[in-house]
Amino acid sequence: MIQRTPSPIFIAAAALLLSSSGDVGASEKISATLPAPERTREMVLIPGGTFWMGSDTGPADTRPQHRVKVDGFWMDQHEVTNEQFARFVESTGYVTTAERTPAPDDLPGIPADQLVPGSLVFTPPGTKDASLHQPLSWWQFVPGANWRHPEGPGSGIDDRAKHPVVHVSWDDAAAYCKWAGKRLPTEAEWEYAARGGLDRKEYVWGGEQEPQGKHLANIWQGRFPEQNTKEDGFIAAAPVGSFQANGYGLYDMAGNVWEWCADWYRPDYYAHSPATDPSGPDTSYDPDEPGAKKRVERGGSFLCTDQYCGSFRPARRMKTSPDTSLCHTGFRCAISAAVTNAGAPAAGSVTSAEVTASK
Ligand SMILES: [Ca+2]
Repeated sequence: MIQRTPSPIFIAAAALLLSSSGDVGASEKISATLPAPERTREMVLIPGGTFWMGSDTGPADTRPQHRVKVDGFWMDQHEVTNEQFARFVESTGYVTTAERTPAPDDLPGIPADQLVPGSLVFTPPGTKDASLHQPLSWWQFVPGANWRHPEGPGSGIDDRAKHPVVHVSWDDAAAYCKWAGKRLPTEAEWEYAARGGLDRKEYVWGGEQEPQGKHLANIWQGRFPEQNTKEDGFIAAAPVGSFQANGYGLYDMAGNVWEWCADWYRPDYYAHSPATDPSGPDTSYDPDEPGAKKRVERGGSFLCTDQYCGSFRPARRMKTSPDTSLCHTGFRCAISAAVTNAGAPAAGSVTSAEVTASK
């Protein structure tokens, strides 16, 4: 149902979706306790190389298509799962953004008694006439929604150990990566890895969306946002690895959940980005929301459909403020091959370290 008179909760959702924050505040120290030998477990070593990044036929922010060289790096085979994230939380006591009570400055204009922990949950608007130009009609701020309770109080993850963790902000993802002795992939690394060695293909598996009628990613079938026919087998997030891997052996580089990248977002970055190992602009700019600082997300999600969002293509880009969490957003980690070659975080060499997760 489209709300004509915004409720405080609706305003909170809008504020989170349109958040301009991202400034760091208090800092929280956590200990890196993932044993070093485990760091490259379930990771793939992606050989360095050169590829065509972006698309000359896609949205403006994917242009121009340009040559980029990346050094070799390790990439998680799959999105970080609930059981992996639970281990991080158990080891560190980390509290995610969605589990914290927002500060008044985070959500200006929201009454103090409405500043409650929660996150954004996809909620079909309940009408066939929903406008695709009103995303707030299907995004609802749900108090109590977080990675442990993806749909809010009463929901849980006991049967979702192998599902990607969701409702994690960029800050949460970065904190996990530090604990694990890893980092978020750069946007260039992410796209290079997603293409799996294919050259300028529309999809991570080739040039056809559904070769032989087969669904190769968890996206949306049906009339968005009201009718999900789940022809690919999944109405929401799927267990990681439910679809075939790409050419590098990476799963779910298209669809399932959005994945945070390290970079700040600017739509014009490709016009002047470095040709070797670009790591994003120094500043963020989103013409849709000037003043907001946003990080890049890639890969699309179970909510993506060509009717609204064709972002399951490897060239497509998305931007979100780093303190926002949603039910269709997760991440995976990377490690520079040069770092493991040098032996610094290689097997057995590091058992603990202290990292700072900025919040
Ligand atoms: Ca699906």
